[in-house]
Amino acid sequence: MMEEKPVNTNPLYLGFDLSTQSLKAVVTNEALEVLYEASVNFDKDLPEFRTNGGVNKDERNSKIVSAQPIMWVKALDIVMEKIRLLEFPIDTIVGISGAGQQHGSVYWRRGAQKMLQTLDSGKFLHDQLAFAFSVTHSPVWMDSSTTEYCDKLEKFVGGPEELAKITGSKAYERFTGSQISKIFHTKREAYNSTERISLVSSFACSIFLGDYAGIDYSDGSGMNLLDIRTKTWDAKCLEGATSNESNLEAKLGMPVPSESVLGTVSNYFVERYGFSPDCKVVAFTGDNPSSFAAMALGPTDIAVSLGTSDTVFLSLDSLPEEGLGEGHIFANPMSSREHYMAMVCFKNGSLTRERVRRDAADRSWKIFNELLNSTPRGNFGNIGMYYDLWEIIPKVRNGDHRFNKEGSKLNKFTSKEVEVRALIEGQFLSRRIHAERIGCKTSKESKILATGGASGNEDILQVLSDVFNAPVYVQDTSSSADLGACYRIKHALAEEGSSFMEVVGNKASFKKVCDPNRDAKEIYDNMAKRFEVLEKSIVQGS
Ligand code: ADP
Ligand code: XUL
Repeated sequence: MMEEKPVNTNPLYLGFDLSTQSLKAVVTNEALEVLYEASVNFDKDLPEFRTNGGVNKDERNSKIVSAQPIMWVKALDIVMEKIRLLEFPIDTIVGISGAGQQHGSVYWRRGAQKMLQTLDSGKFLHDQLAFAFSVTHSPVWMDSSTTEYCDKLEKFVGGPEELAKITGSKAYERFTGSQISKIFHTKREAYNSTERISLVSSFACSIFLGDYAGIDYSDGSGMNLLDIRTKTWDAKCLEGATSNESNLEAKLGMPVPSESVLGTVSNYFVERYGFSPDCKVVAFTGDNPSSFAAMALGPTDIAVSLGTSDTVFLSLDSLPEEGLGEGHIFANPMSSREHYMAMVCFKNGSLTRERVRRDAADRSWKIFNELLNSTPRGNFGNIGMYYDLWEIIPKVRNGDHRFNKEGSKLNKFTSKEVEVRALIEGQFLSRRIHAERIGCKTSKESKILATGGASGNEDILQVLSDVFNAPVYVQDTSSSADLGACYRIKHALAEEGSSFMEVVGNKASFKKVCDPNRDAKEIYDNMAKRFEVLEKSIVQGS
């Protein structure tokens, strides 16, 4: 007689976020309460890869930014060991999903599928997958070396507006289509020996699945290759990125709805860590879409993520026929067949704040905040713009720009206090102006939902609240992308046809941390107008 299996009375969900600087994992119960967390920081815990902020910058060309997929694999080995040491019954995990930094691409070498299918549970993943990649350095979202391929793609499909109409975005350097195009044109041998191309999200998912995982509709919208209406690869975009003989469609595999259960966990994880063989693997998605799912945005809410990148995203009522003027439309990860989200992304986020903290505040957030708080809102009319890397929006080169209240350019501000406030006000004015261009409007009902590493800093959030003239709320965790993965697991495992809201409900519990000051609207409405003019002058000079 077959031994009866114990009934699983305590189903748990395991969510990951393979982001720029770290790999984070979170375990929640069915009520979506966080029980355990584990993380691996690439710079600190994997120093042999010599990353700075989780990435490798090319010494000769600052536009080329990559990370080694084998580092991410090693991070998975470490985080799994950390999870094992948490000493909870791993076999009660019923679902795994995750998020990845968007746009980055992983190139699996011919034969890698077999490697994934036959992983030996007695060995580490990184020992077995050391030769699984045909491109050893994966281009990541911070890369901006593909302008010529962007131009080529836009031209091939009939212009930037046409590309935006099809894919939800004009061509952007970090988007995967142009990255693949660069590899196709400059590393043909590597391209030809590639069996499969994954996004960072579907790459991580493939390891848990023990087979190639499909690219989900939402993260797939960040490639300039997916038709966001039909959710199929657009033949013209594929050809424009490569050629009609490149076999790209087969290398990408079929895109899958973000809500899909793709299978059960690989035997490797069952044998090595004690997962139940019934544990389901749900499609992984992008970090911003995953945060979007964790935040359950209402129609008047504005999400602001302050991680390595800063992003602003909104839920989109309907699909604008021509795409957005700037920014991106992605399939909504909660109902990826029908709905959409809008987003705008800024490259110079936390790492630029860290640079100014180093130069002005002795690397201390405490001193940084004291400096910030010792200057008045509006900063005596001074305005600053700080770019360590080529910015995405606005498209400007690296460099700092400082202006006094007359709009004259300065080499230096008069004090560190003014410098720190100029940085934070300048960043948020830019977030506001460009968010308005993708349809962001604040009203009395508006709430800003903040997430990402810097959302733990209430003094920075106060400036955000003032600049947007709306209250700011945060979740218990500053990392919503991995939590969003757990929400998505619960939805994907629920009865077919049930909506995300029916299953997850408004689980996102936010607390208010700041209200805008009364004088903020007047100060920042004026400043936003000045900022827009100054920013334009910098774009023209870039
Ligand atoms: P990512 O997911 O993109 O790797 P995170 O969302 O984890 O990034 O954010 C990491 C960033 O959070 C760090 O670069 C750091 O500058 C920032 N951060 C952490 N704590 C604070 C703080 N108290 N104030 C401002 N920024 C902070
Ligand atoms: C979004 C983007 C970044 C990455 C890393 O378009 O490029 O936000 O997802 O977080």
